[in-house]
Amino acid sequence: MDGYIGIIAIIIVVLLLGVGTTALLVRPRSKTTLPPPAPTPQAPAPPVEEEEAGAVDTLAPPAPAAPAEELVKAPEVEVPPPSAGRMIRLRARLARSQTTLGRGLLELLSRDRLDDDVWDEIEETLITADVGVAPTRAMVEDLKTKVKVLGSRTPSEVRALLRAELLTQIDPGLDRTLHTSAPGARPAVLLVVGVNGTGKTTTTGKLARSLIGDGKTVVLGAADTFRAAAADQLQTWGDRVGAPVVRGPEAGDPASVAFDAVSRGIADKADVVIVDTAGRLHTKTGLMDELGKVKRVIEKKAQVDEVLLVLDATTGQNGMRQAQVFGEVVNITGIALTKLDGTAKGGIVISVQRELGVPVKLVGLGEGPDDLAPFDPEVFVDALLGDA
Ligand SMILES: Nc1nc2c(ncn2[C@@H]2O[C@H](COP(=O)(O)OP(=O)(O)OP(=O)(O)O)[C@@H](O)[C@H]2O)c(=O)[nH]1
Ligand SMILES: [Mg+2]
Repeated sequence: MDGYIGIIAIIIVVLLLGVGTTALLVRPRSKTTLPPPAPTPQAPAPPVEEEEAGAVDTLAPPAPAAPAEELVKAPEVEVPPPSAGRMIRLRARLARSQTTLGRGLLELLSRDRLDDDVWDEIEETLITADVGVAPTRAMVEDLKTKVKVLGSRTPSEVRALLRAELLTQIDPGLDRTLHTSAPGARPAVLLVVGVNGTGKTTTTGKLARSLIGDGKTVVLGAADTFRAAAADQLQTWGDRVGAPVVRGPEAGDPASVAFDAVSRGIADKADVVIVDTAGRLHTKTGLMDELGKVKRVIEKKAQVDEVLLVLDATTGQNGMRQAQVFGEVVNITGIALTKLDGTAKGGIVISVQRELGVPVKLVGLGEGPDDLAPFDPEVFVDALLGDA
C-alpha cells in the first residue's frame, strides 16, 4: 500500500513539474505570438504608380512587403526644387575645382614680359586642362594679338580679355535648350547614353527631379537590363519623387523596355520620358548596335527629342573618342558633363563641344540629388577666373 501511495505521489510530482515546465516554456513564446500584429500603415505609393499598377506588363512586380517598421518610415514623395539658378548655387563647387586653371592663366597673362616661354606655359596650362590642341592654339593666337593691342595691361584688363576669350571658345550663342517639351500631346523623349560609370543613372535621376521641380510629369525607363541593381538604382530615384519607373526582366531586351516606357508615358500623358541605358564601351560593336536598336525601336512609337551623352569630366581626352562613336550611332544632341566638381580639367567643355559640334547642356557638380545644373557659360567662366 505504501509503495502504491509512493508511486501516486511520484506521478503527482512529475505531473506538477510537467505543468510548471510547460508554463515556463510557453510563457515567453506567448508574449511574442499572442498580441495581434500591430496595424501596419501602408506606405503612400507614388500616385501614378497606384493608378497604373499592372497597366504595362513590363512593370516590375510589386516589391516584396517590407517589414512593418520600414513601412512606417517610408519616405514621403519629395518636392524637389526647380532648376532655375542651379549653377549659381553650385558656383562655389565649380570655383573650388576650376580656379587653379583660371588663376594660373591670369597670373601668366599679367606678367610684364610675355616672351615665348610664357606663351608656352599658357599653352601647356590650357592643354593640361583638356582644352584640346586645336582650341588651345586658336586661343593662344588670339590672346597674343589682343595683348599686343593692349600694350601694358592692368589686372582687370587681363581678366576681361581672358574672360572674353574663354567665352568665345565656349560659345554662349549655342542653343543649350534641353528638349523637354514635345510638339503636340505626346511626351518629350530623352535617351541617356554613355560608357560605364559616367553617371548616366544618377543624371537621369537628378534630371527627373529637376523636371518635376519645374512642374513636369516624368516617366523613367530602366533600359539597363544587364544588372537588376541598375533598375533598382533608378527605381530609388523615381520613388523619391513619385516618377513611375518602367522596368523589364533582367537580361531582357533593353529596346523593348524603352518602347514600353515611351508607351507608358504616352498612356499617362506624361510630359517627359527619360530612358536610362546600360553603360557600354564604344569599342564593343555589338553593344553599340544594340544602342542603335534601342533608339530605332523607340522611334516606332515617338520621336527621340534629345539624346544626352553623359561624359565624365575626369576622363579627359578619352571621352572625346567615346563621344565621336556614340555620335555616329545615335546622333547625340546634348552633352551632360558629370563630375566637374572633382577635376580641374574644365577645359573639356571647350574641346568636347568643338569635336562633336554638340553643346554641353547639363553639368554634374556633385553626388547630391540636386547637384545637376543647366550649363551656363558665363557662370562657368566666372567661376573659373574667380572673383574680379
Ligand atoms: N562627384 C560627382 N559624382 C558623380 C556625379 N555624377 C555621378 N556621380 C557618381 O558617379 C558614380 C557612377 O554613377 P552612375 O549614375 O551609377 O553611373 P552610370 O553611368 O549609370 O553607370 P553604369 O550604369 O554602370 O554604366 C556614382 O557614385 C555617382 O554618385 C557628379 O556630377 N559628381
Ligand atoms: Mg547606370
